[in-house]
Amino acid sequence: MTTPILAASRRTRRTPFSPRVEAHGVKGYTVYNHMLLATVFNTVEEDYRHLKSRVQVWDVGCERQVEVSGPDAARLIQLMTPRNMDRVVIGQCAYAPLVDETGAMINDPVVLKLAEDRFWISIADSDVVLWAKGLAYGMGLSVEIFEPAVWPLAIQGPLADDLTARVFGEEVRAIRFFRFAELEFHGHSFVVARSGWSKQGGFEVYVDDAEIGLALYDALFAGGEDLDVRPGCPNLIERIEGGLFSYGNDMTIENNPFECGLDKFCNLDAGIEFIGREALQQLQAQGGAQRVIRGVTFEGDNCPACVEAWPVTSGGQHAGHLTSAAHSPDFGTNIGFAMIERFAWEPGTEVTVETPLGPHTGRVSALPFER
Ligand code: THG
Repeated sequence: MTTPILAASRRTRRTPFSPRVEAHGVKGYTVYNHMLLATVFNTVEEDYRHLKSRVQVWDVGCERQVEVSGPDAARLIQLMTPRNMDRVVIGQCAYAPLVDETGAMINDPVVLKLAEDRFWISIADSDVVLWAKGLAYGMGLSVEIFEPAVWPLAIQGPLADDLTARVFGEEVRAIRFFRFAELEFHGHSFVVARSGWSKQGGFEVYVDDAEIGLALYDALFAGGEDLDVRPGCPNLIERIEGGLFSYGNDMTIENNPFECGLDKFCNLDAGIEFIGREALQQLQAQGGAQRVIRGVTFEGDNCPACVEAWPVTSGGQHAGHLTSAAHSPDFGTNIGFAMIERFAWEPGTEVTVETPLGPHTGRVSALPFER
């Protein structure tokens, strides 16, 4: 059997950093928001070790921004999410589930408040721009909506503060988690946020100038040689260990935010107006989620890629499906996320995971995983 390749074309959009990523020898790509996203540079295990001990620069240009600006911008943003956006201040990033009128998950972006009347929705992998434009048109809102030419560049790992400070100055150290500052590099002002899709700490620079962005990319590598800076990308093992969910993998439009463990970002009592309010209230009145995303640890010293959901059973009964999986060297076991039915969701419940290599015994775990 041969392994098919995933062909690139104009539709699999490149980022300004793609030539650098390829010069660094990227070994695998996936497609995210119709754009290229690296998946591995050395091996997933080596990338993981390095991410957890040093610092990496990630081309996450695929984290597209949907810019919403104008007199009705704040109203539209609030209409799109059950999270209370009243409390979000300029300079803040807010993780915010987006739901439709049935309470179904549309996306789970980070929303940046740039001004009272200007936001970036930093999206996961679904076409939020079309939903937002449809709402604005249908409701006659006074807003401008488009995907700006912005490509986030993430600096992640325990040495991220040191590397970022060398390029942007010591001010970066004062940026709090999920806040951003506007900092200069080569005379250009960049949005620099303390955020990123790993649990190792770091920043995301929202690059809105391709040419200066490339100079920034090169400065990070030149300035970080002694820190062993390397190119990287979201790492499957690290993000499962850290409990970071991936839209399209661990949750889809088939799920509501309660099933995704996003209850704390649903402020149903805040008196805010959002699409899907009745549906979420009804779900809550019916007892909330009947299934939820849990961690699962299961036997094995290697783990195939979870490219389709794997059935999970408990006591011989269907108990859900596993959606992401990897072997964790640091935990010494296979780990994954699974959508687990109520009867089996108690941490500690014994389950069987039907992997492509056969059934593996496992256990439901709270998230984040406890070691
Ligand atoms: N950065 C940016 N855009 C993004 C992502 C990102 N868009 C797509 C995707 N990632 C969105 N999903 C997530 C999921 C989790 C987090 C960020 C983006 C995250 N959550 C914090 C945590 O789990 O510790 C908590 C957030 C909070 O408490 O507010 O970091 O990575 N630009």
